Amino acid sequence: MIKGFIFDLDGVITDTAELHYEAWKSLADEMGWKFDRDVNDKLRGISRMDSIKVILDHNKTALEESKLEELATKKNDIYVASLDHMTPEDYLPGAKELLTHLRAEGFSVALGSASKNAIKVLQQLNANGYFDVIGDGNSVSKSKPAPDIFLYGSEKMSLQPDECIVFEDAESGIDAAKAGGFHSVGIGPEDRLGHADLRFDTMAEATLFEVKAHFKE
Ligand code: B16
Ligand code: MG
Repeated sequence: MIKGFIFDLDGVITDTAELHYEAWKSLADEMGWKFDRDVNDKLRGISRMDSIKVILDHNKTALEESKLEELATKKNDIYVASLDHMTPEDYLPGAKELLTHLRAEGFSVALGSASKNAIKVLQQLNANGYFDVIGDGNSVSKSKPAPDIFLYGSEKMSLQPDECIVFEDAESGIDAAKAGGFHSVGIGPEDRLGHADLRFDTMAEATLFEVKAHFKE
């Protein structure tokens, strides 16, 4: 029986992927690195330090760890500054409605994000009240595709993984959900999320009615 939901943040609740793109692009331009939206797509759900390594691999470049940390911090400063413009109008269509519906029906709800900036994003959206548990990039050390962030959420909700549905927009996020024994809903295209138990192109289609029908609740 489904008792809980665990939501990824970037790409599920709000579209910060675009802000991450702009911040990485700004750093890449300054460094003379190649960076485009296809590379940005590979950064969905993975940590900041893993992201900069993916960008360097794409550029067939290597840098020492301390330099990587310095540059990742620079990108983060650009990203965090851009969050100041985010408002409670910036939920992805359908996300706020689903969260409201889950609250009304008494489901447990956790956040399961790789971002170390998740608290700030939730504050900007005024979304804290929708979550019983906040799992973010500071909660666990192993990032997706390891299942740790979702296991953190289910444990804090006192639920078993098979009592929870994970919502994710990242290939690595669905991999993480499956590795932990969770049910999964992918938000995005088939070629990225075809391995999810259930998939919608956008959050607007992911109503509680549709989800319950699939998981026979
Ligand atoms: P930060 P999610 C992830 O959030 C993003 O998808 C990913 O692109 C980003 O690199 C990662 O957070 C770390 O973010 O630099 O803010 O700590 O999708 O897991 O909610
Ligand atoms: Mg995401």
